[in-house]
Amino acid sequence: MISPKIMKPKVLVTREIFPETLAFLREHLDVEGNQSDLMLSADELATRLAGKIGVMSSGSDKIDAALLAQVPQLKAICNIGVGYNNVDVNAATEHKIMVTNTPGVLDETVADTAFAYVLATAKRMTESEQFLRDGHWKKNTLTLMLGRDVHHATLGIMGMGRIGQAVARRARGFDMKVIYFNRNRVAADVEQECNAAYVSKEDLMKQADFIVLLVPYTPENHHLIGAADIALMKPDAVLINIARGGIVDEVALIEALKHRKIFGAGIDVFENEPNFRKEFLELSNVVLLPHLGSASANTRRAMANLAAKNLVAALTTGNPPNQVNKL
Ligand code: 8YV
Repeated sequence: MISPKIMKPKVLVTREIFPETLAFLREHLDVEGNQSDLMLSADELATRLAGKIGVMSSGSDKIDAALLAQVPQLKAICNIGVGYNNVDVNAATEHKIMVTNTPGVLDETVADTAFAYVLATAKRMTESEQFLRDGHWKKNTLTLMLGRDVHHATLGIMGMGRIGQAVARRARGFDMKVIYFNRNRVAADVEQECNAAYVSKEDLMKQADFIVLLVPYTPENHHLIGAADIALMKPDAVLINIARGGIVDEVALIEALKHRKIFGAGIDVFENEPNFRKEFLELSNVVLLPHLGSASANTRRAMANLAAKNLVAALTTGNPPNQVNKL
């Protein structure tokens, strides 16, 4: 007897993913993929989501209340990324949709990248390389492209979650003093392990030589760092944003960099990606990368695979490992 064909749940994967991740999903689900990696507009997302009960999304898909109102059958949104500010979680919860993220698998990689920014800004690496590439290197001089020291400097970490702690651990190798600010003070044993002292936001802005932003992007954190905060920074301090563009008032930051009020900045994330303020390109005292904090081959694979695991679990058991909302 031929057994009746069991219908697999229909899902959409909004962007290109690794072939092995797609193969895993297809074992369990009826998948519409997007391996040509077209950026989907809100209308295209709504069209492709018709009839789907799950979606594997990326940080660049805006999944807001207007979109969710058009897809009442949707049961799970599984985002690739630890941040999920691209998803209106309250609206999803109202529609009884599970939302998941990918915590844990990217902490060490993002911490590596944060430290790359610390070193690259301190040593003026992109500026100096540009100088060389442009053919300006004619002689070695005592004062050529002087940077600032990282060793024994004060590192200020804003947002002391898993990634912030991983950054603090790296600072030990450079004999740095570590201070941090967080919504809630972390446990004493964590402070001790990270050799980090809790300070107010204001003190962090005033005292740190390198400020690394690692807070989640929430409405409260919109422009958490504005002109008044930047004005507190030491003239030889560096601001590194590896969290989300909207956390910093970019206009204020560009002004400060232009007028050399601070030593420099490392910017991994922008307010309106992939569009960014072209004024950044005119500044020599910034290191700019296109949102690459978690971009190692192993980590991006782990993130995609974890999102896939969440999607399969959400639609088969109703109990995904990394659900961020309570239904
Ligand atoms: C992702 C990120 O690459 O995890 C996050 O929150 O910002 C990045 O690591 C990005 O979200 C792509 O989806």
